[in-house]
Amino acid sequence: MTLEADPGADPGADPGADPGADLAAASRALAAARSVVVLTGAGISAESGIPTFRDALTGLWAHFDPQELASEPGFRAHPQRVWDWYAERRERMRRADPNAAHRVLADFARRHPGRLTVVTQNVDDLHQRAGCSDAIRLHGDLLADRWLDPCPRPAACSTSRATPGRPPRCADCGNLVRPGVVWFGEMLPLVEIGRAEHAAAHCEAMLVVGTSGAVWPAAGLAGLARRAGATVVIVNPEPSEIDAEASIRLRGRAAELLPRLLAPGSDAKS
Ligand code: BJW
Repeated sequence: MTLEADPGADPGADPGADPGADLAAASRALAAARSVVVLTGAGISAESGIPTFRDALTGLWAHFDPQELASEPGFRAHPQRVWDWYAERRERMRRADPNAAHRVLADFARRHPGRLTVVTQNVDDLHQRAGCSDAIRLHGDLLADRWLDPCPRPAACSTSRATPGRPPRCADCGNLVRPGVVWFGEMLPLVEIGRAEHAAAHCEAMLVVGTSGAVWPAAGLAGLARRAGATVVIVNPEPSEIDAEASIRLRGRAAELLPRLLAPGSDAKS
């Protein structure tokens, strides 16, 4: 394991001299907190074999701009290309299983009812399949389908009866089926972002796992928690764009570090 812990709020600071001590400090902060928010990004699912969002833009997709694939204008311009990208990701997700990081979060929630709020940017269902059925999903659900344009007959028209295709379409009006995710330029679901902001503003510790912190408003939740006085711990093998919000930065992989932070036997067991 490469583990560098970096205390303090200065992202340019040298890594802590004693990563083990910072892991212990993070574990103690989580143990002491009466309310903990965990904000997850694609990195938590990397060890389940799901490429991170920006990794998913490598290989075949390397020459496409994220805005071209994950946006409504991109879908309207190239519906087959964007549908195929999502179809490939859906297949990979169906084959994936939750890893130790998803499982230890679900286990922590079971052992500490009412103390943990999981907020995820991920469109996979690995938190849910691990047992965190109430994880707040900010960016939607990769497996859900919905109509691209508002359907004039929502009671009668279901995407499940769309004419198969890439993408499927309505046999009556030609409306296209699109994935039920939040694309760039689209509003996040109001209930979910409202619940996430409330939880961030009222938690005593926030654990930020596997996100580049590049995408807003999700990235702003760490600053919201810090300004409200929470201890913010970031777990990521690489620097992120929100490192300045962290009290403690742990450089390492989620499936390795989260069990050490949260499993029974860690300081966070109490
Ligand atoms: C590991 C690891 C391991 C690897 N263990 N870690 C303020 C300022 C500037 C711009 C904006 C702003 N507010 C809003 C915007 C615009 C825009 C935005 O943020 N743009 C930025 C690019 C600058 N935001 C929006 O448009 C949002 N809507 C909105 O704001 O509505 C209001 C509005 C509307 C109209 C006009 C104006 C305002 C919507 C954002 C929707 C994001 N949707 C996506 C796609 C979902 C569907 C799909 O998956 O295809 O969500 S984008 C993509 O990024 C996806 C992710 O959820 C999201 C975050 O990515 P994440 O999770 O951080 O993944 P990566 O790949 O970036 O990082 C992975 C990390 O893991 C890395 O750091 C690795 O090191 C790490 N890692 N292995 C731990 N083993």
